[in-house]
This record gives sequence, C-alpha cells and structure tokens, in this order.
Amino acid sequence: MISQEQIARFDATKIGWQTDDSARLAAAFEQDGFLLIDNFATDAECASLRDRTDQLIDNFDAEANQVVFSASGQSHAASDYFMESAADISCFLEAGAVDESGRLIKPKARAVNKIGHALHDLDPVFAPFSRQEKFKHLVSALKMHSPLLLQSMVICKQPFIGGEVNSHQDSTFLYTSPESCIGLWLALEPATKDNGCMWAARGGHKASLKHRFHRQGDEMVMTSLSDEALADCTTPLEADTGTLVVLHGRLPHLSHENTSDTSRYAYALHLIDGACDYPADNWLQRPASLPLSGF
Ligand SMILES: O=C(O)CCC(=O)C(=O)O
Repeated sequence: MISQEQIARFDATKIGWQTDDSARLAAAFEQDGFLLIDNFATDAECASLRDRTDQLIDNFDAEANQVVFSASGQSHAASDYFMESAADISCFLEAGAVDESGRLIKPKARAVNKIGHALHDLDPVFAPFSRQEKFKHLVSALKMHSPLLLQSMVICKQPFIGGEVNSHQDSTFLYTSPESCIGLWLALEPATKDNGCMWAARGGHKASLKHRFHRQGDEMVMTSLSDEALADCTTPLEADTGTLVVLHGRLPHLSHENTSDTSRYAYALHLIDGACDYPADNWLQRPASLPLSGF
C-alpha cells in the first residue's frame, strides 16, 4: 500500500515549462494517473469563475429545463437537452432538488448539479480562462501534441444536496482511438473529504477501459469492454482553491455526496488529441457551426 505522503504535489508557481520539470510531471502522471498542481489558478481567477457560475445559475430557467443530472448517465442520456449541451451552456439539476413531477423544491441557487458542456467555447469568462498558455504548456508536457478542448463543466456540489459521482473512467464518455482524454479539474474553492473531494484509484489507469458510453440509434448505451473490476478509489485528492487535478482518461475516480454546509465548486475541462480518431457514436457531437479547436 502506497502511503499518502508519497503523493507528488507540484506548485505551479515554481514549474519551469521548458525545463526538466516537464519530464517530472510526465513521470508522476505516468506512475499515478493523476497530478496535483497547487496554485495553478489565482484566487482572483477562481473568484471570477465562481461569480460567473452564480450568474449562469441565476439566469437559468429552472421551470423550463427540469433536467436532472444522473451520474450513471442513463436517465437523462436520451434527452435532447443533454445531447444539445455539447454545443451549449446548460444547467442540470440535482436529483434531490425536484419532486416526482420534476418541479423544483429547493432554492434555484442550491439546486444545480452541474453546468456544461461548451463553456470553454461560448462563455465570455470561461472561454478566455480555458485557452491560457499555462494549460497548453501543461498538456504539451504530458505529450498531447494536437490538443482539442472537447468538454467543459462546472460541478457545483452544493451544500447538503450535492450528489455523488460514481467511480468512472473519463475515456468511457470521451473516447478516442487510441485513447487520449485528459481531464483538467480545477478547485474553485477548497475540496475536502467533508464536502465531497475527488478520490482516485492511484495507478488504476494502467488497467483496461471497462465501459464505453455511446450512441446506438436514438439511444445511449453503456457497452462493457472488460470484465476486470475498476480499482477502488482509496486516494483522496483534497485540493485548495486554485489547485488543479490532472486526470488520465483511464483513471477510476469518484466523489461522494456533499453532506456538509459548504459548497465545492470545481471547473473541469476535458481535452483529447486531435491526431486520434473521434468516433461518430460518441455522445458528444459538435455541429459544423461550432467545431472543436485547440489553444
Ligand atoms: O467534480 C466531481 O465531483 C467529479 C468530476 C469528474 O468526474 C470529472 O471531471 O471527470
């Protein structure tokens, strides 16, 4: 069993991108399947992304769009709202925020589970933030040669109601051939064991991809690719405001529900390598009017 103390933590303010630091990042990523990089974003940047999130929630018409986000990806998957969020900024509600008829039973400000999936292209605050050189340097250090910004989300984990995210591998949902997905998960406020920080199966990215979530006609299906069980997520990835957690596309990770009285906003940006094949049956398909782009 590897102890917590041995987990490498990097400090973004001390990383030299054109130096051996890049090789050290790549080696830790290869070994663990994740990286923890403190101070990747400033407090001011995180505050501005949090404020923008609250504005988006405020502008959201929760009566017209009563779509609950399901971590298993099944119940909402067939909905046009979910598919169209690939090229939109859409709010998804917490299961506990609506009654059986889908009516909101919690204050809207506390009812949104997540916002996605094209903030990085469409939002005037999230888009410039997402295209900064520091992200480009980071994925280049991790040997992604033709990065494409595929998907972005704010995950709110609101106090008392923020739902769990089951253990999964991101390549299940954002598949390429060969696999290339990298997740960049930024803590916009402290993420602790109390308010539902992420947990990972350290080194679990070396196992196979267990599932693929894909279109089949008008349906979305989860196809099993391997009988191997996902490794247990026993490593907590606690993060201060501004800490970036980098996730290998095959790394099993999860987060528990938030039963505390503090929110846990995070911004997650997922990239793929444009040199890889992007299947036409992946859930996330962009219209010709909004093609994917890099930095
Ligand atoms: O923020 C969370 O709790 C889960 C996020 C996640 O699974 C991801 O970004 O891939």
